[in-house]
Amino acid sequence: MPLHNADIAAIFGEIADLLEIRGENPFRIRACRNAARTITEFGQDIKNLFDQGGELPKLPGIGDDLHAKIHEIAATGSCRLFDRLRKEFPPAISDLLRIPGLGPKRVKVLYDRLRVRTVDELRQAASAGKVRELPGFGEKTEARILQALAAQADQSRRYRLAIATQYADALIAYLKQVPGVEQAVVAGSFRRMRETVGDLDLLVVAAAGSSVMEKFCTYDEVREILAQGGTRASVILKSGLQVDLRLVPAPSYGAALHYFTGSKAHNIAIRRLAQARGLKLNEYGVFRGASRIAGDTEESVFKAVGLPYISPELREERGEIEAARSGNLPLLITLQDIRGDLHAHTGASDGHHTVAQMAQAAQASGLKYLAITEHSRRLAVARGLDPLQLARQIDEIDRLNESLAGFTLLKGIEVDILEDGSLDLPDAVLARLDLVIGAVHSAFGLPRRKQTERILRAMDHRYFTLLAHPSGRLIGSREPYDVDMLKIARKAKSRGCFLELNAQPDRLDLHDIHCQMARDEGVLVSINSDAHSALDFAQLKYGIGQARRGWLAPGDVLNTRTLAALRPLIKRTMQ
Ligand code: DGT
Ligand code: CA
Ligand code: CA
Repeated sequence: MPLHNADIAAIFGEIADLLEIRGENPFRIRACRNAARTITEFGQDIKNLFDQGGELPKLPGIGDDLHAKIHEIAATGSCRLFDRLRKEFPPAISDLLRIPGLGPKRVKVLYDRLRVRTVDELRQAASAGKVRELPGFGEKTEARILQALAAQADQSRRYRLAIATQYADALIAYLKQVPGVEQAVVAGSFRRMRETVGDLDLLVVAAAGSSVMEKFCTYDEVREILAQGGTRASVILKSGLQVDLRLVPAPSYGAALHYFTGSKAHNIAIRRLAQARGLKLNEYGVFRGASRIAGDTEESVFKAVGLPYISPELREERGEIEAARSGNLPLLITLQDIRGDLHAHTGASDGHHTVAQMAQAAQASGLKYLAITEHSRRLAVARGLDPLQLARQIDEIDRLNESLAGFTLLKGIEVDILEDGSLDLPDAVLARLDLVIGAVHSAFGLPRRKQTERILRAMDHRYFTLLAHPSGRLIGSREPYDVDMLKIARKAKSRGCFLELNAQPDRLDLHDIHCQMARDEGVLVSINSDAHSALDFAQLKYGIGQARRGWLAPGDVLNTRTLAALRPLIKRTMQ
């Protein structure tokens, strides 16, 4: 049974939840959660690695015990601890844990006091007003639970792009091995690099007589076959992810790729252009009367409707067709354009590696400079630095820089923006840094005007360089805080500071439409990994995807600059 990192991580996540319901040692629980995170984001398929006789490198926060469990899970699909816990609790308890706002602590109370074991039982208890009486719940929480249950009912699950990638890569590799297969690609929202995808849309070209359809349906991760025909099939994988596959003839490949890449709104607009030229456009090609005039490549489809090639990330019917027609498409940024990274943590706050290890990993990823930006003291959960600790790190970095060749460490901080807009560390120590990233980590619920003012005030600070993850959202788990992003972008412009596009797969914050806004306002965006371990530089590619969806060109991005060009941009003068 193939297991991807996300599946192994999910087991660790569930173990942590069940241990928490059981009231176990918090350190043990945290260790499992950290392991889940590390595994999810580990850049290589772990099961694959084991199957090929490889060994896991030493992963941050994963000791011998967890290491053994990873082996056990990769080999058997489970581990003894997990089996034991699952026997202790009814299976539906994990569904309860997935309801937003219901952590293990609350599930434990529901379970202990009301014997609630399933989502249905929860709905009944909440509807009957029994939930509000539990300790730590109250009327508001009960209402939120009912709301979440209603929302869950009409919103089917979406997968973060980085997670979907694990399933997509393995499936494409599998299909490419099937005899006769000439092309196997993922189209749909996945190819447009949307931050989440509803399903995977595969496109395959194969020689006549290839067994690819049958091989697809018998892929050993398939849980259920929804539809199976000669040229199309739909399946559900064991992870719950739906995959649609189309087998298309080579002369239709480009037209089909264009059609199934979408978006639907973009497709409709392109079809209208074709119709205006007296052409018919569908997934089989571009036709004049009965004869096909284009469709083997996407370029040929665009050309037939009088347009240059439009990159998939732009195909959202947000002005890309007008831009293409008038020769104003942006030359989109690529990963190779990124020269440095301005946001990373080490073990000094909540990261997992040393400054030297982070520098080495960044350099190995092709970067020329890296800013170390720990949390500040206010963020106690992340072991934020006080002025003395920061001063010590500044000295450490100065020393390290003397021994580095072709690579430079910058001194920074991710300082908390306090509720009144002041920064969490005194000017005296901020003055010694190359850059200051300001971040909101508290009081997410402030009303729009106050939240915006708070950030604007922080930007007025003489040492402020860059606003971290400007909306604060966590994809699928936390809504953005309410701010006026246009005001923030304009303030950044007038103060000569910058907005971050945080590349962590669950953040991707700046959002694509705000990237476009920043560009229009002339504010440079910094695409940062926010690395917490040496493995995290691999996540920059998701930030690039979001930046491309936001129309950014290399010139719109701060950290495409050489260090020499960057220095004067981040140097704040006295004001
Ligand atoms: P998703 O799966 O919700 O993340 O988003 P998509 O964009 O992958 O949507 P999906 O999987 O429903 O369909 C894949 C593509 O197929 C879609 O982007 C455009 C194309 N498509 C689907 N339905 C229609 C349609 O009714 N008309 C047109 N013109 N294109 C369609
Ligand atoms: Ca899709
Ligand atoms: Ca689909």
